[in-house]
Amino acid sequence: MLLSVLLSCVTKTVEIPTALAAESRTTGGSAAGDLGAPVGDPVRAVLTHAPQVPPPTGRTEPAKVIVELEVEEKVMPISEGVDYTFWTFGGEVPGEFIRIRQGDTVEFHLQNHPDSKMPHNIDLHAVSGPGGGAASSFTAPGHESQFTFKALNAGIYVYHCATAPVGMHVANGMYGLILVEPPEGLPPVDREYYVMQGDFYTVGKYHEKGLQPFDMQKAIEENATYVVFNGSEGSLVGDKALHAEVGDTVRLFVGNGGPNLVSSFHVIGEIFDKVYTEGGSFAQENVQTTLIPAGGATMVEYHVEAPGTYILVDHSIFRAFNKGALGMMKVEGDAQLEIYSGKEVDSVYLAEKAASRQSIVTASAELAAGEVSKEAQIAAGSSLFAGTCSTCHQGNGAGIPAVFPPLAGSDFLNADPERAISVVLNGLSGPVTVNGDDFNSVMPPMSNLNDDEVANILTYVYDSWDNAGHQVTAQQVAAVRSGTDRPAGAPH
Ligand code: HEC
Ligand SMILES: [Cu+2]
Repeated sequence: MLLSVLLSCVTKTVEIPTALAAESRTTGGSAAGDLGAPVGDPVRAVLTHAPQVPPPTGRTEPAKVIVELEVEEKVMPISEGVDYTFWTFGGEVPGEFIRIRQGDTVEFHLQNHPDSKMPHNIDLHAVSGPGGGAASSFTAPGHESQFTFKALNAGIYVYHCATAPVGMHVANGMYGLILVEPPEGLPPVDREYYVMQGDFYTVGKYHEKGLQPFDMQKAIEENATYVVFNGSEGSLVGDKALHAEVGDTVRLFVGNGGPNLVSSFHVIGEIFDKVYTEGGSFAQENVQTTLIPAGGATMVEYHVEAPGTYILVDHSIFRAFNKGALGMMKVEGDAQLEIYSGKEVDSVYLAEKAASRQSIVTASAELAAGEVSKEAQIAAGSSLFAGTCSTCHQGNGAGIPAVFPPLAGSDFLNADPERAISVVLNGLSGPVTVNGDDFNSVMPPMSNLNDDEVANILTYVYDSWDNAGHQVTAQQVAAVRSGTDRPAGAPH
């Protein structure tokens, strides 16, 4: 009753602006997209690797544009110490960014490197024609194909390989973006960047070291091991973060290659002033999180007000913190205290991801080379502890009375390293007495950590706060792991 009263009140007072209501906007679509025959000499498209975007075409008339894209199959890191055999358009994931203008005639050359093991092709979502070019571009290793299309619709489009098994080619990184500028070009901004999400499926679990093969079964089950921006975990973190200055307007071209997952794309601490939803021609305004379908793309624009680090995530949030879908934009400039009072977001959200990864990198490199020093373990363990354990046990290991037991000077911890390993791997619940104080709570299993990470954390803990100084090895952790019965369905 009250609601209907309110509603009728609203309908009486709110007037829909007539201009908006009457306006039926359209670009004319592909039927109006042909702007005539190419004018002038053919031009060669400038291609860029992510996160760079080619400059605006700056053209006012249709041109003939030559695009050359080479497929290369190559091993590259997908995460620290984890390698993967990527299949790429242009040597990196995502594929090279192509920028053209509506009405352009594109002469497309697809080359497949002689060292490739597979044939490949390309389906550009910007093409009006069966298969988006796929049928005309099937290319065996060491060969080149050529086809021509006219770009009739403006927008930001995904391209991808469409050779059977299609899912596998896409899952190995075969996707990128092509921007078809509207005839008048896009509104100028201060910075443009290229970010593309993808999901990956490896036989080993998240962070399991070494060369990881593709896992077809996990891919079919849509059970991603990694979800990353720009082809690897950490591709937009630390030194590789995107950059802007206070007062800039930033445009991100954000694609989602999939193959399976849709992205809930969000920038922590920003509101998108504009989102060209699904890459279409009209912008939605004031958006927090935008959905990008697999095989889809969007353009987001925002003005940066306050300096600091802004975190790009897939807001399906386990993907951000436990599968890799996390990037950063660092904004430099003077504090704008009336807009934001200060204090970095890093410590709240990021913990070890914000800390220098260098110590973790060094420890895993030493381990891979045969032997890891106690110092390297302690340094890596300190970073990992900050991200994993300090939330509960506190940065100084003191815990919180009656809630989280101390690790600093803990008699329970110091008595038995094997038991400590088991606590980290399997969690702990029920009554436990530490230094004479009783606790009866639950510590969840830290099943996101692999053997050397657990070893490094515990070595750090044992070395800190007057603890017993034990060095814990990855082999010891592996032994406890394999010697413990795990609940059905729990990760190994
Ligand atoms: C979500 C909070 C939480 C996190 C994160 C956490 N713990 Fe715990 N931890 C607890 C709780 C609660 C207990 C006590 C459980 C009980 O009462 O049975 C505990 C107990 C322990 C104990 C045994 C008691 C002691 O103080 O010696 C050790 C050792 C330990 N944790 C180590 C770690 C390490 C190492 C990490 C990081 C890899 C970690 N914990 C992460 C909550 C946590
Ligand atoms: Cu392919």
